[in-house]
Amino acid sequence: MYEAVAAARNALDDKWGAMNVRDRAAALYKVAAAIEARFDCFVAAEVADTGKPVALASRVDIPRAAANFRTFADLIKLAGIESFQTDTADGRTALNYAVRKPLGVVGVITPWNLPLLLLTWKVAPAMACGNTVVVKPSEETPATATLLADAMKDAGIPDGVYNVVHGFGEGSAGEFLSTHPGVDALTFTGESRTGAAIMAAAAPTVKPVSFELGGKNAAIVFADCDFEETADGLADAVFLNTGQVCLSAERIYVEHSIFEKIVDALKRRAEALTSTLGPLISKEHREKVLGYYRLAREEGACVVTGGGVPQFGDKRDGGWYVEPTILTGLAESARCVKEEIFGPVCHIAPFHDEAQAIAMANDTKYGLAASVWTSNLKRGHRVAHQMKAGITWVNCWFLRDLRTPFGGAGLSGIGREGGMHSLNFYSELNNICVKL
Ligand code: NAD
Ligand code: 6OH
Repeated sequence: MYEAVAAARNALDDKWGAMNVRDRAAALYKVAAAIEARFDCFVAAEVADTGKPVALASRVDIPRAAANFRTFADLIKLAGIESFQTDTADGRTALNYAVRKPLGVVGVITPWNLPLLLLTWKVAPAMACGNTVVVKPSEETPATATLLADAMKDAGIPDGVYNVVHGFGEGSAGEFLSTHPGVDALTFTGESRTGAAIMAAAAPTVKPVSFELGGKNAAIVFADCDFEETADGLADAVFLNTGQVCLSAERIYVEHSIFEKIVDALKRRAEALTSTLGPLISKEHREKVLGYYRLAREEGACVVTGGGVPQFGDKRDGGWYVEPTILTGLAESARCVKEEIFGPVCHIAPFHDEAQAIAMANDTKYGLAASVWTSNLKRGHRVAHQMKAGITWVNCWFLRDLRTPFGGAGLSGIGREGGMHSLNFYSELNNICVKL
């Protein structure tokens, strides 16, 4: 750890921090190209670590890693600076302008669900702003962060700009990075509880933090939705990556007149997915998800489909699979409706009017994402404006534009990343005031 932070500090003082924006952006485009040149290796490594389907890693995880570098290379080239001509009450005039400097050495701590996607979502803007980084990927998924170091070398990134430290969280690499006095800022994606521990660890050295944390996201479905598009969209929102996406919908509120129809459509999709969904990340995580499946029954849920472990009759029976699961009938106060499960499971409840749907959706300590499904766009906008969520999708889910603000309210995070929000977090803005 000490060597990694020292290497990052040297690279900052030496080459990277002083490099002009054109050259830095050019280097980041090369990193994107180097990821693509090793595309199959990255896919294989992500699949080996997570068990996710090759098709998913090829469509989502690895392309987004390259896109993250291109986006922030584009943005840093185009980013302007704030300037103001100032006229004071006593007749003086001045020009104020801000300059963008790196924060320094940035510690990056990331989870296992979308390992390279989430790591590069932070590394790319941090490097674009001239910082050097020490990354601590999840102990469950170390491979692609290491491969990225090879891609950095291929791209000619100077030694010490990108450093990888492997290890666990508490009492290990994650904690050492969070408390290290040579780390100037921390950016973290993971569970809300871990965010709280990192914030406490960072407090004595007053490090800026950016946190993307958990969610218990709601989808609101109105009777006038495009039915097939909505059912397909919801199936993605609940089951993509075996439900291990912070943005996944675990609570679905459906206008009562189409409640049965939606439950049935989602049940059919869940059952069709049983043989194609990947496993969960680990034995421990499967125990957690199966614990919630049991708890749901104890809390009085009706298990519409799933609720257990699938039997394939082949080698997959040794993996950490669970059945895609649909629950109904729980009270809104049930733990399965309140707590993030992070598996292929949702609870579906009926609502009678818009105000009730909004109130139920917002009754959560989290506030990451929401989705609204309706063909009445006026209502779509109106409801979206009232969601307690960093992002609300209307008639879609996980449709990303990397320039937009991304982050969560409440327990779901601190700050926003994406576009200029990332560039501003990863920069120290210095204002200069010149009397004219
Ligand atoms: P986690 O919080 O257990 O671990 C994330 C990372 O933090 C790992 O690298 C881990 O080693 C490290 N860590 C753990 N304890 C630490 C400590 N005390 N100090 C420093 N580092 C520590 O999360 P996870 O289980 O890997 O991922 C799943 C969680 O991440 C879910 O809650 C999910 O919602 C959340 N998540 C959020 C987003 C988002 O953008 N909001 C994205 C992906 C995942
Ligand atoms: C959480 O699992 C997914 C987070 C997604 C992003 O951070 C992103 O930029 O798309």
